[in-house]
Amino acid sequence: MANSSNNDKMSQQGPAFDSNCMTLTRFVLQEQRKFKHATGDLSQLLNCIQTSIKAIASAVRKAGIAKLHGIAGDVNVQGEEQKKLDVLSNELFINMLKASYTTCLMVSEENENFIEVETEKQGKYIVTFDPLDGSSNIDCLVSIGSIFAIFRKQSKGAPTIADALQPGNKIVAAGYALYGSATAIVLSLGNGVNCFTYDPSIGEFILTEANMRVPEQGKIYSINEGYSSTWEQGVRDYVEAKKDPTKGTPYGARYVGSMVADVHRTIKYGGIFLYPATKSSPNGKLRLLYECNPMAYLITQAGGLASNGKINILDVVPTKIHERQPVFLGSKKDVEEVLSYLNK
Ligand code: P6P
Repeated sequence: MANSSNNDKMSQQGPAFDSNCMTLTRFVLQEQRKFKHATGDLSQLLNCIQTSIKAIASAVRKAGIAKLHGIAGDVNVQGEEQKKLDVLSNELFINMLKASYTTCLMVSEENENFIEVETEKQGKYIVTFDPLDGSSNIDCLVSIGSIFAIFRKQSKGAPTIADALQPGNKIVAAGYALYGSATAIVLSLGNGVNCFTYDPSIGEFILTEANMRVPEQGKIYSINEGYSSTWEQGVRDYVEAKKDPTKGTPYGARYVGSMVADVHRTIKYGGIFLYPATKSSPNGKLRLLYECNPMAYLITQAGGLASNGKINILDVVPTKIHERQPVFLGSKKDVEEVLSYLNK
């Protein structure tokens, strides 16, 4: 049994806690200081996004008890049944972004048309987001996430749809929240990728991994093999090669079905995530503005590659706000290899 002096010492010290921890809020303000012309708008915008994510995390964690699971009785523009958490997450993003007074236009996976912010609340940023990605996994408690990308308004005067249709190479900042075994935000402001893990004891996201780097080559391929009969030949040949011991050590197969979970694993462990064209989705399933582009930006910032099978996906100029694109992203060598099969 600890002697009395130890007990006295412990009671005086209180819980172990880093009194100088790097919170997401502190990190964003610190990054702002590196740009002498920064107005603080981006910091304010990111803090409002952070608030949305904290509220969504709370709702996701208690959905089963709060009866938030199940169908909200509506159908979104993708023809998918909207679950209550989808609706709540979308409202949180829209309301917190408007309340930041830094945005003028938004594109959400849940809204058919772009959302224009009231004139009196307008700022210089455009945000594209998927408020709750992977919603088909909500009821079985598999990891889901939120994805966002931030652009600067290019047009003069009132915002136009052209401001929403910028290529991914114009992204100012992008990130995702992962509601998994922990809640984390992975973010890039154009100077590398950093991971912040939520500490519910203080209600803050704490820097847990600085300067994340995608391994140059991995040992995992991630694709929904249920569609293999409808893939183009190059994809079929590539996936078969990853399983063929005569062509090298076979890769492991991992597929969650939530893009945020599959991409986060790819950044951490390396390998490749593929969502190619299929018969039912001739341009792939994933949406360019708020799934492919933010994830491609993060992968690229972490030293990986992202392609639509023909060009760097960040160079694709969108024509529609819900445009879909095939996507191949992950470790540099793995993406280069799949492209060699696609362009044979
Ligand atoms: P499939 C989730 O519905 C999602 O939009 C992405 O998060 C995920 O990567 C993909 O669709 C999964 O699609 O066709 O494999 O179920």
